[in-house]
Amino acid sequence: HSVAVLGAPFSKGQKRRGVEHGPKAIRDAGLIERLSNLDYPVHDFGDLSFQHLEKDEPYMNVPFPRTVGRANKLLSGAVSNAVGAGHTTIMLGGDHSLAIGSVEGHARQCPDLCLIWVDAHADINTPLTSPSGNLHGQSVAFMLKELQNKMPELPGFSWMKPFLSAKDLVYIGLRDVDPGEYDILKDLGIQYFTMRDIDRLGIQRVMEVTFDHLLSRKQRPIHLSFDIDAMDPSLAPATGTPVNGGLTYREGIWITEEIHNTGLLSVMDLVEVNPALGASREAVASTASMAVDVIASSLGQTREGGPITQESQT
Ligand code: DIR
Ligand code: MN
Ligand code: MN
Ligand code: MN
Repeated sequence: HSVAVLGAPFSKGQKRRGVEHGPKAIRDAGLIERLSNLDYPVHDFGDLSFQHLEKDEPYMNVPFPRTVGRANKLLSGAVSNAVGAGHTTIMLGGDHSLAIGSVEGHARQCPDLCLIWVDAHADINTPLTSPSGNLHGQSVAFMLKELQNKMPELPGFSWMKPFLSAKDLVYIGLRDVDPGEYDILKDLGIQYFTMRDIDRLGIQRVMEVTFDHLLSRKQRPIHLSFDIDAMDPSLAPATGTPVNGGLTYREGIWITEEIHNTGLLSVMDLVEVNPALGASREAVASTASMAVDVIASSLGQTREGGPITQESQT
C-alpha cells in the first residue's frame, strides 16, 4: 500500500494564531524523508487552501461557524479521495476542529471505521456546553449519532450528519475534561482512559483493552486522531492548550506502535502543533519532531530496526 500526506493549514476552530503553520513545521522537521525510509511509496499532496469568509457572525458563543464548516467540507472530500485511491492517509493540522471533516471523509469510504482519540481533552462539548465556544473542543460532538438531538443546527455544517456510534470511539490521555463533557462521556458509556487510568493500568494494558473494545467483534479500519497536546508539555510545548502530566515519549510511541501492529490504520490526524507558541526555536523543533516520531511510528517505524531490504541498501 501507499501513504498520502495532506496538509490542512487551518486555525479557525480556536482563537490563537499560528496553528495554521503546523503542516509546514512538521514537514520542515523532516516528515517526508522519514516516511521514505519505510516500506511504501509516499505521496505528498501538499496543503489544501481554505477560503477566508468575510461575513461569519458567531453562533451563540461559537466563533467562525461557516468558515470551520466549509473548511471541513473541503477536507472531507480530500480525505475521502485519498482513502478511495487506496492510500493510508496522514492529515496534518491545523487545529482539531479538522477532525470533523477528516473522520467524516474517511467514514464515507469506510462506514465501519472506529476512532481512537489521543488527546489531553475530550473535544466533545456541544455548542451548548462549551465554555470557550471553540469548535476544536467540539469535534466529536458533531460526529456522534447519540448527540444528534443535543446539537443545534450550526451554519456551515448542513453538508454533514452524525455518522459515528459512541461504542466505536476510545479516548486515551484525557486530563482536562469540562463538566458538560464528563456528563456526555458517562451518559453515553464511552470507553476512555485518562492519564490516571494509564498510571494505574500501564499503557500496554490500556492498548489491549482499547483493541478489545473496538476490534474484538470484527477487524475494521482505524482512524487515529492524535492531538499533540496529549504528549507531556515537556515534549510538545508548542501547542495551544498544553496540560501538565501528559504522555511520556515511550507511552506515546507505544500507542502508535501498537496501532501500526494491528495492520488496520487507515487515516491519522496529527493536529495542534503551533509553531507560533514555542518559547524558543528549540521548543518548536522538539514539538514538530515529536509529531514526526508519532507519525513514523504509526506507519511502521520500529525501535528494533528491521532486516536488510532492497530499499535500505540503496
Ligand atoms: C476546552 C479545551 N475543553 C474547550 N479544549 C481543547 O475549549 O472546549 N481541545 N483545547 O483540544
Ligand atoms: Mn487537546
Ligand atoms: Mn484535541
Ligand atoms: Mn510494517
